[in-house]
Amino acid sequence: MNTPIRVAITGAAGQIGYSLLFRIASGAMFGPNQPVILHLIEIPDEKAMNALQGVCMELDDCAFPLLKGIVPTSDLDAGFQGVNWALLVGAVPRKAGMERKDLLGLNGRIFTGQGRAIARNAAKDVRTLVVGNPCNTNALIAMTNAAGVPARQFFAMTMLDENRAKTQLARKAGVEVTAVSNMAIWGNHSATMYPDFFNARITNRPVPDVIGHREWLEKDFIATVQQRGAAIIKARGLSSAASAANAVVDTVRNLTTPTREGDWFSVAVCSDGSYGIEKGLMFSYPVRSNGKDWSVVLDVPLNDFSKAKIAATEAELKEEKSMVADLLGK
Ligand code: NAX
Repeated sequence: MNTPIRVAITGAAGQIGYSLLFRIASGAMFGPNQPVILHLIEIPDEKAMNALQGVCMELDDCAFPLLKGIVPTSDLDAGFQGVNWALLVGAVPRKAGMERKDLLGLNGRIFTGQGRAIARNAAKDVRTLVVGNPCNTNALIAMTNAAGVPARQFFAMTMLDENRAKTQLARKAGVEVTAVSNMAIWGNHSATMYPDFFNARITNRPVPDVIGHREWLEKDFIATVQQRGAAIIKARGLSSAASAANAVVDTVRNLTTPTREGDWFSVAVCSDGSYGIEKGLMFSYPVRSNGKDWSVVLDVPLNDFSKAKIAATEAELKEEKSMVADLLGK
């Protein structure tokens, strides 16, 4: 048996946590031979800590063979001590009357403290995936406050958008979802994200050739993917949780296993200026992994339609960055 991997999850008693923890402990994230120790971080609030205790009892009651320990805590130093992965899920949801700027400031402050605590306590190889919204900018805040931790080890999640896009394309084409590949989400995890159907493929043929219906692709498809989160809230009365947890599992698996030949996956990483995107923004790109390290796929052709969509989502990220300028570290 391998040495256990330590995985911190913030917001562990929340909705996404309730789906995510059990998938990790069952081996879905790191495979059937990799034991894990879960560091479950919540706010120091009686209700949250009681809920967390209940979740720990349920994890115990699963008798997962791979689960070698649980560290439930509201202390960031204990929470991030020696962790190899930090999954930053916890954040305050947007409430009625709250402006985006208020949400950015409120949640941003959470990520300054967590970034610093990761730098102080985590294992050298720690990789951090931010899920809590606005996730790209929260990841930027955590990354710039985690002095000494390489920027390459920070990510924000756009995999749920990729999975949503793949299913919509498969439905339209009447094929299995596994037939869809090369589905890149560009930019921000927000309503400006760009699901790039031009470069996506169905059984290795360009999506526009297979689907043909250009207006559906340019309008309905993009809008459905961009608005899917809102549609789920409307239907369920709650935001997506199980599908979000599934996307966390997919993101970590994609980063830790070699990407299939010719394919790519979507994750926001710190821009090095690729595709002309401002350096330092957390921007979702098509990415490949060799199982240990990742790289942005650099030769993806972009037409004027795609360039305009990418410029719009970049502009939004620049604006978010300017709104949290006082929270950015190095
Ligand atoms: P919940 O409100 O159910 O749970 C959030 C949990 O985080 C709560 O238990 C709360 O006590 C805890 N929390 C708040 N501040 C914390 C802090 N400073 N430290 C530790 N824990 C803290 O939300 P849930 O549905 O689980 O969603 C969590 C976040 O994921 C939200 O910000 C949400 O917007 C975001 N999402 C991101 C997605 C993505 O694709 N990137 C998709 C799903 C989801 O909307």
